[in-house]
Amino acid sequence: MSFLAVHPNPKKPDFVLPPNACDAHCHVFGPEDKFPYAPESKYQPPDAPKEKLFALHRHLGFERSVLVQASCHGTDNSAMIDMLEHGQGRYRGVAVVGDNITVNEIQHMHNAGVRGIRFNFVKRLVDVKPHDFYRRIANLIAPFGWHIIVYFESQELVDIERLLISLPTPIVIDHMGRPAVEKGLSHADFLRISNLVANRPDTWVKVGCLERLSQQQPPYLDAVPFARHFVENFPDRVLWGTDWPHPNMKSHMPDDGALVDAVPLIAPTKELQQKLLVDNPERLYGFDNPSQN
Ligand code: 0GY
Repeated sequence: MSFLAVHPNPKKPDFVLPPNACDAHCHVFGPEDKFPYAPESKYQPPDAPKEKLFALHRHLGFERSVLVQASCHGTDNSAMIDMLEHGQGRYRGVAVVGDNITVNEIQHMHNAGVRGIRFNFVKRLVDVKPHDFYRRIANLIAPFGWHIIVYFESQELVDIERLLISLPTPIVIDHMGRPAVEKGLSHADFLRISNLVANRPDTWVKVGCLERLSQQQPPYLDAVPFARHFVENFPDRVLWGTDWPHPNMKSHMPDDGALVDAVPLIAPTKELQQKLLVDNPERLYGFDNPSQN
């Protein structure tokens, strides 16, 4: 199936982002001739290079951002690190690493602005590994003060819950654990996610990506209550991101300006918006000083 192109002309948001707002989930892809896609990748996206992402952030009003390594680049983090090196301390990264990663390589990534690794459990994107692999990597990165981003679909949590509870670092759940919105807030799979956040200290949630979860048109009102649940109950442990360039979106390509305009639906007060967009990412990623732990 062919890939949808990114929105060619996102609107200027009507919602004015606060100073130091952070897009805490987006990706840089390629360019392929310089940073080839991983042979094992389950999809081959069009290039989404750093220049386009820098321009988008200027247009939307984001002064900070977190680049999350996506599966199409496998464990080769060079496109992401290249962007960090051009980001003047305003960008942080989350890497994907393999079995053979060394402490020296982790230190090198840390110096470039990487502050976490991502464990992807979504079977359509990756081949999931034995749990020992994740424990080993977690123990290797923990001394650097990094956290672990986990990506799974809600029905998969039951299989990895014990692993996640046992990890020695903060964890961040991508896309709210991808609840099935048509099943509602009281479905067992969503309650399991919510209980994990409530019961495991230092568990954070990304509350963006309504466009992936929704079965409706923008502003994706059927997904809003899920995001509000986390923003209202755990206001100090939520993050928000555009998810640009929106890999594997099938139904439509969202307008990133309209996504920003929908933030007040999930964080209705100035205080909640400040935590979601500024204070929380600043605490997790330490933007003030690029070389701090
Ligand atoms: C996202 C979502 C997706 C892709 C990846 O690593 C990835 O390839 O995360 C997806 O297809 O749901 O966060 O970009």
